Amino acid sequence: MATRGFFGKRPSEGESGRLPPGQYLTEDFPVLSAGPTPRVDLDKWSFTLKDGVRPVARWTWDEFAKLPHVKLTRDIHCVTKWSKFNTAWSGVMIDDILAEAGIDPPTAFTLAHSFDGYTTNVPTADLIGGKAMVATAYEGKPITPDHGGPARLLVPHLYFWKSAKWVNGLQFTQRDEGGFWELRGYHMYGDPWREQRFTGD
Ligand SMILES: Nc1nc2c(c(=O)[nH]1)N[C@H]1C(S)=C(S)[C@@H](COP(=O)(O)O)O[C@H]1N2
Ligand SMILES: [Mo]
Repeated sequence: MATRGFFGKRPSEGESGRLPPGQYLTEDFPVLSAGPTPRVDLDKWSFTLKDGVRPVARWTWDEFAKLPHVKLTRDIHCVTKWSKFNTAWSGVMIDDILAEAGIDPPTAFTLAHSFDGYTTNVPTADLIGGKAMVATAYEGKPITPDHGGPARLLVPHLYFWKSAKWVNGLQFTQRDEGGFWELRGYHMYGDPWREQRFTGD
């Protein structure tokens, strides 16, 4: 009953060093959501930066579309053990979002928020320095609703649950506050190369 969809494709010679421990390679793009896909109308969409409870910058969809967009092609790794190589995104780097807001990150910890109520925590250092973006396109097309469109966070060097779909803001927090999955037994950091799947890994 070994189907390729379940056990994945064997990575080629040159690719094998790119598969973190315990992961298998897949060529399709599974959908994993904790709840139903929220309907997010573009005219109701906004993205807000908060320092604690204080909003410090906000963009509508039209305003966000005018920010500098770049392409980012990265491998992604889901904690349910699939990895997918060379996923091609475009969007706005968190560095550029902060520059447009005219702020330096005020705290060392960030909580990403989404339209479905989902949250996930990421150290601020892991969002800046060219490491993460708010993606608005996948393989040259708007991100489909099930994969997080209109916009999702992309933090490809951490397990994919950190890449919040339907993202609507980043909140800088004083302490490392666990998000949706982190409060339900998943690792606070989630480095696939160190197999940080669950609390205590
Ligand atoms: N808002 C939101 N973001 C989310 C989730 C979610 O349920 N809600 N699921 C996370 C999990 S566990 C994973 S593995 C990835 C899955 O993204 P995909 O459905 O595009 O593969 O999204 C993450 N981002
Ligand atoms: Mo996941």
